[in-house]
Amino acid sequence: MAPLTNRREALRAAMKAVALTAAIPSWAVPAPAQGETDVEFLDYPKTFGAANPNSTTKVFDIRKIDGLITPADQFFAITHLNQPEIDAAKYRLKFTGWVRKPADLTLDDLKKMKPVDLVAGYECSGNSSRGMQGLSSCGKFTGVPLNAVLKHVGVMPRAHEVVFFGTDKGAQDVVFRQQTFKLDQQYGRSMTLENAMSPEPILAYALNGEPLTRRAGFPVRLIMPGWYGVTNVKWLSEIHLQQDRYLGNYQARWYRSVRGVGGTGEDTDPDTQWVETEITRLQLKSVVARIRKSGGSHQVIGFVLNDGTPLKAVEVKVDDGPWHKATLDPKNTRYSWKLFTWKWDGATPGEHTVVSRVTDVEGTVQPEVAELKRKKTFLQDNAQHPRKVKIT
Ligand SMILES: Nc1nc2c(c(=O)[nH]1)N[C@H]1C(S)=C(S)[C@@H](COP(=O)(O)O)O[C@H]1N2
Ligand SMILES: [Mo]
Repeated sequence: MAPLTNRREALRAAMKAVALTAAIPSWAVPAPAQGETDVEFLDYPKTFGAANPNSTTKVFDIRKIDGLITPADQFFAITHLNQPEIDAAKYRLKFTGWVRKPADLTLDDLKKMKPVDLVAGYECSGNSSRGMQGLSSCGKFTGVPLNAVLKHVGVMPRAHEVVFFGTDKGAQDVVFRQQTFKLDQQYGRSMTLENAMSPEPILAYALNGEPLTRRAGFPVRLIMPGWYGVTNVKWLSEIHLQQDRYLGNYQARWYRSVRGVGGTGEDTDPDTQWVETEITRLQLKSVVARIRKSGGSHQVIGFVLNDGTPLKAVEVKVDDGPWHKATLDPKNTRYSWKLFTWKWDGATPGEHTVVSRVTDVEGTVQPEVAELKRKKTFLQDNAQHPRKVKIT
C-alpha cells in the first residue's frame, strides 16, 4: 500500500477531480487536511491483521475507513471450505426442485437481465470485539434481483424453501446422537420463499464496479441485505426449491444462536428458557472505528450495522461522561453500513475509553456486554464495544 501521505495527496486530487459528484462520501470523512493525524488505538493485539498463510479469514482494518465503500482488495472474507476457481465461460447456475422449467443459466444469461446496484454493509456473525470488529465491510454490489430470476424459471406451488449451494465442498461433521459422520457436502444456506421473493436479495456478479474476485465468490454470489454474511453464498452453483426446511450444517448447526431468556437470569434457574435460533438478520450494532485529530479537535468516526430498520440515534461517550448525539452521514443508505461522526472537543492528553451506542425507531437499544451474558454461542455479539485510545 502507498504511504499515507501519497494516498492523501491522491485522495485530495481525486476529490478535486470529482468536485461535487457523489462518488466519494466526503461528509462523514472529510478530505484529510494538512496536519491531520489518526489517534492511536491501544486495544489492538500486536498480531492483528498479520498475514497468516494458513488462514482463510481476511479482516478489514476498520481504522482505515475513509468512506462508505470498502475497496474490494480490503473487503473482509470468510471461507469455510475450499475456494473454487471457476471458468466464467463454463459457469452454469442450476435451478432444481419445484421449478416449472429446470434451468441452467450462464453468466451472460444473468448479465442480460436488468441489473441493479445495491450498497450492502454486513458482518460475519462471529464478528465482535475479539477480532476488533474486522469481519465487516460495505460494498456496492451489482446483479439481478433474485425474485426476477425465480419468476423467470417459475416457482411451483409446492415450493416453500429456497436453498442456495456454493461450488465449494468439504468434509463436514454431521452429528447424530452418539455418531459423528464426516460427510462431503457443499456449502449451503436457505431462506423461506417469502424472503427469497422480497425485493431485496440479488444474485451479484460485481463488487464496486468490477467482477467479483475469486475470494468474493466469482462469478456469482447471493447478497441478502440486512442479514449476516453467512447467508451470502459465494460461488453459487445451484438454487434448489423444496417444500420442507433445509437443515444443512451452516444453516442449522455450525451457525446458530443459543440464549437464556426469562427467570432470574441464572442459568440454573428452572424458569430459564433456552432459545435456539438460526442466524439471519443483523442485530443492531455500532462501533467506534477511527478517530482523527485536526487542530485542537478530534473527530470520532464509526459505523452502524443493522437489518435496515431506520435509526433513531447514535450516541458516543468518553470515559464516564454523558452520552453525546452523533451525526449520521446523509450518504448512508438503508442497507449500507451507516457512518456516523461526533466532534470531540477538549480531549485531554492521556488514555481514554470511547464507546458508541445505537437505538432504532422500534426502540431497540444496542446492549451492553453484560446484557449478553446469557448468550452461549459467541455469534451475533452486537454488544457495545468500548475502545481504548491515547490522546497526545
Ligand atoms: N460458498 C460459500 N459462501 C460463503 C461462505 C463460504 O464458506 N462458502 N462463507 C460465508 C460467511 S460465514 C460469510 S461471513 C460471508 C463473508 O463474505 P465475504 O467473504 O465476501 O466477506 O460469506 C459467506 N458465504
Ligand atoms: Mo460468517
